[in-house]
This record gives sequence, C-alpha cells and structure tokens, in this order.
Amino acid sequence: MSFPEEVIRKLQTAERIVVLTGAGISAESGVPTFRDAQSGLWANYDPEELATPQAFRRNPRMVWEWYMMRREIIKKVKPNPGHFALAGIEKRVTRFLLVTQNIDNLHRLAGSENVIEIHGNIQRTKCFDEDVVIDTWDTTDDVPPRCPRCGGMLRPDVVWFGEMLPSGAFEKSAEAVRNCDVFFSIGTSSLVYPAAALPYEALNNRILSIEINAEATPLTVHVDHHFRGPAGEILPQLVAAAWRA
Ligand code: BJW
Repeated sequence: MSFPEEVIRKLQTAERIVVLTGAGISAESGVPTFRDAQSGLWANYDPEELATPQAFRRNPRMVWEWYMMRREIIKKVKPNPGHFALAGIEKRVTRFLLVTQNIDNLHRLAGSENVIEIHGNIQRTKCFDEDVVIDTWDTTDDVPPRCPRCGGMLRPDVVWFGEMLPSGAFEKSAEAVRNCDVFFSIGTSSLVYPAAALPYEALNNRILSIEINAEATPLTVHVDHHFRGPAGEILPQLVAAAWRA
C-alpha cells in the first residue's frame, strides 16, 4: 500500500501521537470482534444484550459463562503485527497514548506501555455489589462464584452498557487527543460512546486524523485519511514507510 506524503511527513515530525483501538486490531490474533456472529451455544444471543448489568441480574450464570468462554479464547491468543507496530511507534515518539476499548490485554503483551483500557480487562474479576477487584475466591459449585468479602456475585471487571468508564479514563484520553499531532482510530466500529467521541476531539481541534479499518464506519467520511484493510498488514507497512532507515 502507498501512503500520502502528508501522512508520512507528519508522522516523521510528530512528537505526540494518540491511538484509539477496537476489536478489529485483535481480529487477526483470533479474537472474535464484538459484533461478529456468535457461534455454538451463544448463536442466539446478541452480544449487546449480554454485556449489560441487567442481563447479569437476570441470568448471572449465562453471562458469567459467556465471559469464561471468551476468557479462555483470549488466554490462548498472541499479539499480531498490528499490536507490535503500535508498540514500535510508542518507542519512536516523545509522547504516545494508546486508548483501547479492548479487554484482551494484547497491547501490553506486545510491549505497549502507556495504555488506557477504557472498557476494563477480562482477566480481572470484581464484586458486582461492592465494585472492588477480587483476586482470589473459594472454588464452590456457585456460578458465578461468590465474593469472599461480602458473599455477592463476582463478575468480570469490564464496562457494560449503561455503566461509567473507569474514573478519569475518558477525561485523560480526551485531553491527550486534544493535544496530539496525529490521531489514529483503528479497528473500531465507531458506534460505542463515549469512546466514539474521541475522534471528534481530534477533528474539532484540526488534528491530522487517520482511520484504519476493514470496512467503512460512521467516522470514515470525517477523517483526513482512511486506509481500508487489515490493521495487521497496514500498520507494519505504515511504520516501515515513515521510519525506515
Ligand atoms: C478490522 C479488522 C481488521 C475487523 N483490521 N479492522 C445513544 C446514543 C449515544 C450513546 C448511547 C445511546 N444509548 C446508549 C448510549 C451509551 C452507550 C452506547 O454507546 N451505546 C451504543 C450502542 C449506542 N454507552 C455506554 O453505555 C457506555 N457508558 C456510558 O455511556 O456511561 C455514561 C452513562 C452511564 C449510565 C447511564 C447513561 C450513560 C459504556 C460502553 C461500554 C461498552 N462495553 C463493551 C463491552 C465490554 C466488555 C465485552 O467485551 O464484553 O465494549 S460493548 C463493545 O463495544 C465492547 C467494545 O469495546 C465496544 C466497541 O466495539 P468495537 O471495538 O468497535 O468492535 P466491533 O465488533 O463493533 O467492531 C469491530 C470493527 O473492526 C469493525 O468496524 C470492523 O470493520 C473492524 N475490523 N477486522 C481492521 N483485521
């Protein structure tokens, strides 16, 4: 793929880069995207209806088991060239922030350091009632297992629809976006707020905005440049084009 001269020059001189990622960046690692068709036991369930506190209250066993199935998939996968390319960009610029909606930890495994996980992390567990992270609990027949502190139900430490993001996560991300030189939106449907508002912080501040996605999204018509295709192929090519030598 060839990249516009403006993009290459801007990347070469950029001091501050912010990247927003979504499920598409992990697709090439074998993690199903959030809105991918569900298979097997879950074929009849809409993920948007499982990822809510209401669904968990209604059927905690089912929601817990859905997350355990996804946790097992995620435990077995590895970062792909897209994750590694982003970790490489972080080493080349003065200030870099990676804001991810993904809960799979793959950016950190690839070596990214300055990461904000705005939707949590599936490998952590917390108490549904007390909202505190719980590291260990007794193995019993209870599904979901019980909180050792209060006896409430345990749940994954992820952000469901209708829940607030981790304290300060959006504000810190938006501040970094407003002050960066180049902003990327990669592998996200741009449908879920407030994450989907971050690109508009860049656009409103006339910051060079680039989307990388396998398909068009509601953001595509607004960005300065969009590259259509797999992030795991486009990102390494972009890094090579901007920083070869
Ligand atoms: C590739 C590729 C490849 C594939 N290379 N690309 C009406 C208007 C505005 C907002 C709202 C509204 N009604 C309700 C809301 C608020 C709601 C919301 O945004 N809803 C929308 C559905 C409209 N948001 C919230 O509730 C948020 N909280 C909030 O607003 O708090 C304030 C508040 C509190 C109380 C009351 C009211 C307000 C919280 C949102 C939490 C989202 N959580 C989830 C689940 C996390 C845990 C889990 O994974 O189970 O986060 S939902 C899900 O969506 C997940 C994802 O992180 C997130 C985004 O998905 P993403 O990453 O975009 O994935 P996909 O699958 O949708 O797309 C993949 C993309 O990749 C596609 O574009 C592909 O083309 C592309 N792709 N392969 C490049 N190889």
